[in-house]
Amino acid sequence: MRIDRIELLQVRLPLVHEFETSSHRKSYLEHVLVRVEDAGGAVGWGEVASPSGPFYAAETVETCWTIGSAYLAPALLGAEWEHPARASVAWEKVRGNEFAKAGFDMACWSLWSCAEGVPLAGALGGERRTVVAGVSLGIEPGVDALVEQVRRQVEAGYPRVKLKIAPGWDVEPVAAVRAEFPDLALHVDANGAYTEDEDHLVALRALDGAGLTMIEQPFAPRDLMASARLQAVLDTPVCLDESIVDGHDLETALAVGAGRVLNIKVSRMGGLTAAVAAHDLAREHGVPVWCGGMHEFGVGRAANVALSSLPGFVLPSDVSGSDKYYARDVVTPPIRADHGNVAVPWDTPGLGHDVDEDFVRAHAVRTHEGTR
Ligand code: OSB
Ligand code: MG
Repeated sequence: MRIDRIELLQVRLPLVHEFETSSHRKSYLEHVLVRVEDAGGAVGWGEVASPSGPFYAAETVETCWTIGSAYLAPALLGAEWEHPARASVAWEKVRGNEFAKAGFDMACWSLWSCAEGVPLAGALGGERRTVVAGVSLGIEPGVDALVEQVRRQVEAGYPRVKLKIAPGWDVEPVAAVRAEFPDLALHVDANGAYTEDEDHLVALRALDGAGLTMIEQPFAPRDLMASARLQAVLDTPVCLDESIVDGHDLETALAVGAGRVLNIKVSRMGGLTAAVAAHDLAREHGVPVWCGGMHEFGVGRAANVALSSLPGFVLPSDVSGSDKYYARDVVTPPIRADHGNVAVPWDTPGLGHDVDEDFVRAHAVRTHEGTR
């Protein structure tokens, strides 16, 4: 295949509920959609789901825009490839910038699976007809508000809830939720906020008794040794997210025992090709995986659903319905969860959802076009 035209569209969607991060309040998110077209006019879509600021990873919407328009699009335009797993060869000399790369990689998978008339899930090696979704809840103003949020999600039928924690907001909120929901599959995500200071370790060790499915990313992304030291004294599995950007990170993490569960994010790993490879390696080592989210719009969310249909994704993925975040999605039909189950669209080629181009263009705050 060969791509002759690439369009980047930075699309702004309002959020249903404002959320607060450590630095600011967000009432909308902007992701860059990648539209690729081959010589015959066949179209594929990908999504760059980078946060606006460099706080989860080093990338931002701005860096993704620059790298995408100045390096990735020119590299992909005119490159010949037989299979989407080989498309990334076009940009292999570009280091890092995984979120930006993921959007281009996804667009190639979407284009190719459409052209072949196969569902994306099948193209990736998926098997499951439905995917189990969990929800991720942010840090709330207080314990009562958090318990209320959990109750809403449990009532909507989600079988697993993940709570964001930070030093000072951990043992107490987790105990309160556990007391109200003794049987709920519950886990926590620290986004690397802890260190090996004694008071932090005391809190992490106290969480070991809360019946959590996992403690996600306790330490800084590159501190695999701290993670290994913690895993050695906990019964609760440590899950790695930010730490694992490529297959080499995963090999190292497995070798030093830095965790027992892997969160695979298509964005963090630079695309579906890399995500499938991480799944395969984890599976060889008997490590259960699940698919994490980055508040994706429908394009990235559809890719996450397809990926989660692979056999090693044995834990609920962060693929809740789009309606948890956005009033209207960029795809039709929108991605919906029914009691925590999301149907994998096996009967439709490609992503299995149509991109609503009029809606996307109406919400684009900037566009870029590249041609051969
Ligand atoms: O660590 O999983 C995370 C969102 C932004 C940055 C980091 C994370 C998240 C999520 C999103 O938890 C979950 C979702 O998309 O449903
Ligand atoms: Mg995480």
